[in-house]
Amino acid sequence: MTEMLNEGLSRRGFVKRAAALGLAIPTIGALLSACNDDDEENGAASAAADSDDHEGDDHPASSEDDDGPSADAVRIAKDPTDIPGPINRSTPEHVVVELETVELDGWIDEETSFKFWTFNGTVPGPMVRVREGDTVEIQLTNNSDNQHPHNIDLHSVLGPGGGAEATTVSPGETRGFEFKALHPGVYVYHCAVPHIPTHVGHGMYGLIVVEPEAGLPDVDKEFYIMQGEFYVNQRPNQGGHANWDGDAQWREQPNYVVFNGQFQAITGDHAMHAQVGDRVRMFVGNGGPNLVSSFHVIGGIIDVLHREGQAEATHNVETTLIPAGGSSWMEFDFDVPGNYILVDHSLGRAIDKGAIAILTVEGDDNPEIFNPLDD
Ligand SMILES: [Cu+2]
Repeated sequence: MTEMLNEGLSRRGFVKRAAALGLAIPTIGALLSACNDDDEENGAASAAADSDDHEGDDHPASSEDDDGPSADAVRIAKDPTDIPGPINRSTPEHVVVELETVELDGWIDEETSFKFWTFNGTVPGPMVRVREGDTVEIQLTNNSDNQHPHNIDLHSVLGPGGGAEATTVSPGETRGFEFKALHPGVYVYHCAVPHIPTHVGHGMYGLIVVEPEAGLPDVDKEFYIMQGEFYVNQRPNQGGHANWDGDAQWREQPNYVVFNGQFQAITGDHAMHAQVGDRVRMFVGNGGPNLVSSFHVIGGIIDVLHREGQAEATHNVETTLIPAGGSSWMEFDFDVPGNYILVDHSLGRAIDKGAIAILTVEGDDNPEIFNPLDD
């Protein structure tokens, strides 16, 4: 390993020249190039020296107030109900998936903007849904207004880099590749351009669901949620424009740990809804880039759990670990009305840093199952 690291350090000049020439850098080179302190996107050494001075996070010129949030900020939090429906076919197909990388100012909490890097303008990016046996064609476009190269590594791919090298695109470019979805399950996709934790840490991840040939059992509601942490230079709800803090990323001490890209994004007017008696499926991923989630639904028990996104199921689980760069796929019955709170049960992250979402279940009380005893 030491030899590999030394080799990586000696390759710094090559990596820099390759990047200047717009060449795709092999994934292992990408990993090792984390020590390239000439790279403004390096999240480690250079950031420790100057954590706020990152070109990609400059406060936009269009902002009218240097102390306020960006005037261009939009909601980037993915609607957890905005997902494709179940696959209803019995034969494999050639499926074309078009994705666009978009760098944009968005709300990291209701008062604070941040320059996110995204797939299709939301965090997480779109949930892709295919069937086992499908041939999947990925076409990745890097928006011409962007400042950075991007690519996509899908964990559902069997092949080098998960497609990252085949899709590395400069702003204005489109590249693609095909893969065969051989293994059913739920898989993370993410950007893998160096410095990878910086790209992922700006919001570049999503899930791809590969349904088994037999399909999934019918449910009443499906939701799509991804945890991720944001290494920015201020704590939640302080307002203004937050900037990337590479030193915090190096120490793995984020100020925000959230679901769907924003502090408490899926609460209030944006809470999820179901009816008493509904069977609910959640596709839950963890973009990281670094933290492992202890995912729990307060007041619920996971009836069917596909641990780590695998096709096989286990049952009756309270809290499940979701690795960084991993996922889970779970089903619940909600028979009692009320608000059910989704958390990372590393509770400081939930209570202080934003990893809270709410599912509101409406309907008649069910005292046989839950019965508060008044004085
Ligand atoms: Cu990227």
